[in-house]
Amino acid sequence: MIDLYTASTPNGWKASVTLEELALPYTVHAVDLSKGEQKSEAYLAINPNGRIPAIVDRANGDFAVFESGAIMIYLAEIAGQLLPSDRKGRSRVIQWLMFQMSGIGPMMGQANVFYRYFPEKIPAAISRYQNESRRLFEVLDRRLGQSEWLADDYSIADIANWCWVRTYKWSGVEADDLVNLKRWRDAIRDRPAVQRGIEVPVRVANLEQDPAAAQAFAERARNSVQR
Ligand SMILES: N[C@@H](CCC(=O)N[C@@H](CS)C(=O)NCC(=O)O)C(=O)O
Repeated sequence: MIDLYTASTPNGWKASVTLEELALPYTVHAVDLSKGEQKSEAYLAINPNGRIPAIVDRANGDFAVFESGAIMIYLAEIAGQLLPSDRKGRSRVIQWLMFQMSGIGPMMGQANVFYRYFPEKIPAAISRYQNESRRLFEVLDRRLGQSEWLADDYSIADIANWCWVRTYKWSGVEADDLVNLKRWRDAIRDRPAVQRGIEVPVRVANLEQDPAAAQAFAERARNSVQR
C-alpha cells in the first residue's frame, strides 16, 4: 500500500494520476500548503524539500520517495507499466519526463508567480517566463505532430507534461492555436483514470470560469510565495 501526501496542484496530480492509471491502491493524506504543513518536521522526514508530492511505500519497509518525477518512475516500476524496460524506450520516456521536470514545470511555475502572485508586477519577468513556456509548448506541439504520444506509447511522460500544460490559461500562456497539443490534451483529459486523479485530494473549481475561486486560490498562493 502506498501513502500519498499531496495537494491539488500540477505536481500533486502527477502522482495521483499515475496511481490511478496504474490501479495501485493508495491512501491520500491532504497537505494544507496554505498552513505550511509541508514544512513541519514530521513532513520533512518524508520529503526533505518541504514540498508536495511525496509517497511512502508501506510494502517496502516504509520507503519514502520525493520529487514527482522520481515518484512516477518508482510507481511505474512497481506496476511494470507506463515506462518500458528496453533501454531506448525507457530513455525516450525519461527524456520527455525530464523535459517537464526541468522546463515546463519551472517555467510555468515562475510564470504563475510573476503573472498571478508576486506583489509587484514586473513586466520583463512575466514575459520572460510566459515566452519560455510558450516556446516549450511549441516543442511539445512539434513532437506531437510526429507522434501520438511524447515517447512511443502513452507513458508517465505524457502524464507529467499534461498535468502542467492543462493549466496554461492560469499561466497566461496562449496554447489554443497549437493543434497537435490540443489533440493530445483532449485525449488525455478523456481518460477515466486521469479524471479521477485530478480530483485528488479535492476537486478544484475551473479557475478561469470562477472568479471568486480564482481570487481565493491566488490569495493563498500569494501568501505562500511571500512566506
Ligand atoms: N520539483 C518538485 C516541485 C514540487 C513543488 O514545487 N510543489 C509545490 C506544489 S506544486 C509545493 O509543494 N509548494 C509549496 C511550497 O513551496 O511550500 C517536484 O516535482 O516534486
